[in-house]
Formats: sequence, C-alpha cells, structure tokens
Amino acid sequence: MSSKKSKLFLAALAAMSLAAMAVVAAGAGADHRASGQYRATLSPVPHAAQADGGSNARGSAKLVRRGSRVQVVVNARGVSPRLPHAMHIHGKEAAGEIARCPGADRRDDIVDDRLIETAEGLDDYGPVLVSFTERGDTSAKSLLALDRFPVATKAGTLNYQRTLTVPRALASRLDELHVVVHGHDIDGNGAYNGRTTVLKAPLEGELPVACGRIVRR
Ligand SMILES: [Cu+2]
Repeated sequence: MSSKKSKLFLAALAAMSLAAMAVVAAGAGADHRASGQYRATLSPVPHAAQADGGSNARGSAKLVRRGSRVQVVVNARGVSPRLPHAMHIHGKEAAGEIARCPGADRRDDIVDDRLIETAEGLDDYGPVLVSFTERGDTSAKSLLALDRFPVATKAGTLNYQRTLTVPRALASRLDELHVVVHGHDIDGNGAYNGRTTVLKAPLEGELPVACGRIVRR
C-alpha cells in the first residue's frame, strides 16, 4: 500500500470508529442527548406579484440540535427594511404528518386577494410551534410579538442567531418541520398596516414571505 493510500485507509478507519462511537453514545443517552445538524433553504412564498409588490425574500436557516437545545441561525435578504420580521418553526402537530410550503396551488388564497395569509398557509405548513424571538418566550404564544423579533437592516437583510430550548417531541422531528419568515410592507410606507386579519394583526405584519423545509445535512 502506498503511503497516500494507507493515510486514506487510516482516515477512513478513524471516521468509522467515530461513527461507531456516536451510535453507541446515541443509544446510551437515548433521545435526550441526540444531536444533529439541519438546514432549510428559504424560498419566496408565491403571492401574486401585482398583489404583494414583487416580494422576493429568500435565505437560509441552520439548526444545530443537542438534545432539546437548538442553535438557530437565519440569514435572509429581500425583506422589508427596518421592520421586525416574525419567524417561526411551523409544522403539523402529529408526528409523521407531512407539511409543505404554501402556494403550490392558488386554492391556498381563501380570502381572494391574491395574497396567501399566514392563516391561509396553515393547511400546508401547519401551526406555529416555535417563535424565533430575540429574547424571552420562544413558544407559539409569541407568534406575533413583533417587539421581540429581529429587525431587518435598511438594505433588507435579516440576521438572527439564538439558542433555544424546544419541546423534546419537536426536537426529535425537526426534519418534518418548516421555517417561515413573515412581514412585508406592501405599500412601502415604512410601517405594517392593512386590514386586521384573523390573527388580530395588520396583514402586512403577518404575511408569510419566505418558507423552507428543514432537512438534515
Ligand atoms: Cu410563521
């Protein structure tokens, strides 16, 4: 065996033994110590362009799980500047139920205004399970606590990082869930307004703008 090949062989052996150790550790610690790395590619929610002024929010999320602690990093661009953006993990409450991002079909637009409201997306991505607030509560109770969500820069970028504790039943099924970013200043007047929706919030503040499925990486 050449020295290059033997080095590769040793590296492979080391990787295998590390993997074996990880399996043992996962078995011994049961689920509460399980760890994993996840990501989500956030794509624009396809509202009709003439209704939302051509919103084109996109970005990425990274989630690193250790037990029920999840380190979350979200970077987005193309969001309404200088305004807070509600961001959540959405998902079906029952394990194994498949969720998806809204907008694959126009039937999602129940209030026929060519916009897909948060509530109109619920059939697809499920209810809010976790809120990516910057401080305090991170449960569904904070779903529209706009004073605690990250504020976009004047260039329309959003950078968020926080380590959260999530319910164990969610931590173990992150790859069935979605990350959704909300908030779009349709008329560009620098504030969220519009009619009050079923979520008791101005439409612009709760409108979903980007969505992505969480996958293991
Ligand atoms: Cu949401």
